[in-house]
Amino acid sequence: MPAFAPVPCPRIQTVDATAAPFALSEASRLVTVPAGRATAELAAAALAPVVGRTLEVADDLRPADGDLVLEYLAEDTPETYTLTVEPTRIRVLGGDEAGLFYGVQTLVQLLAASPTIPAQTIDDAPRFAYRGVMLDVARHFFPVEVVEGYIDRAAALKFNALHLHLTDDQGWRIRIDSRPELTDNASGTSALGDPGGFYSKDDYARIVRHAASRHMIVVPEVDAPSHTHAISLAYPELMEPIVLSDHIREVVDVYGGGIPEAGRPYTGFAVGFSALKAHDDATYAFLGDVYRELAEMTPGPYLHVGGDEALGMSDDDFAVFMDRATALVSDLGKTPIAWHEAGSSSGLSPDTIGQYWGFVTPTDGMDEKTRTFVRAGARVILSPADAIYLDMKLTADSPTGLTWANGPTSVHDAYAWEPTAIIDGIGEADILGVEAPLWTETVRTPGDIDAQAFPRIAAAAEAAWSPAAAAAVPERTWDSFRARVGALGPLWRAQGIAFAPADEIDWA
Ligand code: TNX
Repeated sequence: MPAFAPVPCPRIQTVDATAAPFALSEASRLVTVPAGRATAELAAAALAPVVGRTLEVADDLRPADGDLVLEYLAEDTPETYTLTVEPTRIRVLGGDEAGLFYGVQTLVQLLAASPTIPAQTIDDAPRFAYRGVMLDVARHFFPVEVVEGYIDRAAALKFNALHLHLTDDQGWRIRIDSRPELTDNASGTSALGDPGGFYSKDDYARIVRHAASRHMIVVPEVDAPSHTHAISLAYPELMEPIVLSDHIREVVDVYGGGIPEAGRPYTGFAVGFSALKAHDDATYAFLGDVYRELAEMTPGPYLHVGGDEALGMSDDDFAVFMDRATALVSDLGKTPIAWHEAGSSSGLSPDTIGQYWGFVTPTDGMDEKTRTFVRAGARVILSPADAIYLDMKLTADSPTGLTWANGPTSVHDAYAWEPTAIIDGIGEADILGVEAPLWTETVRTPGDIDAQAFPRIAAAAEAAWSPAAAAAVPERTWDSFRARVGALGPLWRAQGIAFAPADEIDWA
């Protein structure tokens, strides 16, 4: 008997195989304490397509043979769980309610692979506190239901943060009551000339609630000072004029989709051409209004200020801008997150988290900029673009996706990297977590989201959740991962996930 079935993914921390297997029966129920009912209902819904019926949920904790028992502690052991498979029942004991939720995700994967599970004890805990996915709803807008679906998919892989890239050159996607012109004037289109859209405050509250019910926070991003052409359609006076420098012309050539023009919506893929005025107080009055309303909509601790690819701005102007933007966010009681370029300034609000999007082997001094955040006493989020940028093509003939980050990016590329090995001087304790971004220049439909994200999103999940490879954790290997991901095929199909059937994986 193998130590455990070739699931789950992300890989669990430890396994201890014993005794005879448990077998799910016609009579099996989900038994829980009243406070566990919401999690048990989610488990019943997740299991229904794989076991062919909706298991009864009983909240009396008097288990019979064959039952699945769900409990959690009120102790301070966040996100951990123990899953015990006995011959007559399975118990999932969460260290807290989120831990129970994660234990249930493991249970669903085990039962989806087989109704018979070897007796064993699984003790599991996350490696990193922040386990993120990012969805770019600015390049292409996606309605609330699609975002909720992405939350469900990510939470099932034990991600706990949804970063929403809400604004970019191509559109402004969130209602700001004090600045209504943003959505009135700049939300109508998407990249490729597709239709746009925006979230009302009620829509956004629905996303935040749905995420919370799956133990995820929402991290809103308003990208600035560049990636701001949409703002120019509402407040042209806040913007520097577009200057098509050689560098920006080169970027337009590489990314494609056309030349940006003042006063007209942008539907191409170029970056870096737009810039807010760094030395005008009106810029910060504007950002103050936007951040305040976003902070009011955000129960989570983070607010992302962007800061990437300000190609048309001097280093000094960029630093002035990032220093003031991060200070505004901190003053609102939120922790700023910024893309690593902001680390070129030494005057950021010192609590600012840096998000690294360079390669697994850093280039162009991106590692040095990322170390700035750690030197200031804050931590970093790792999103290595040549590994876990989910918008990179999986294969050269993928119908969607980009290639600039050493693409195509295979599942193996997405898997074969170690967070502590990327940036010299940034070790385990400096890393808040791992995030897999999905930029959507070419991603137009929910099916495109699935095909770009799956299966590589599982590699990011494993980097975020599972312990580093070591002699003591032999399953943290490519061969084990491919087997465990392949075993998720039936579950993903049952859940209607239109994953790309990568030929590196033997799909069950
Ligand atoms: C770079 S990396 C960007 C985005 C693009 C993406 C496409 C970073 C922070 N910015 O603006 O959408 O590449 O892969």
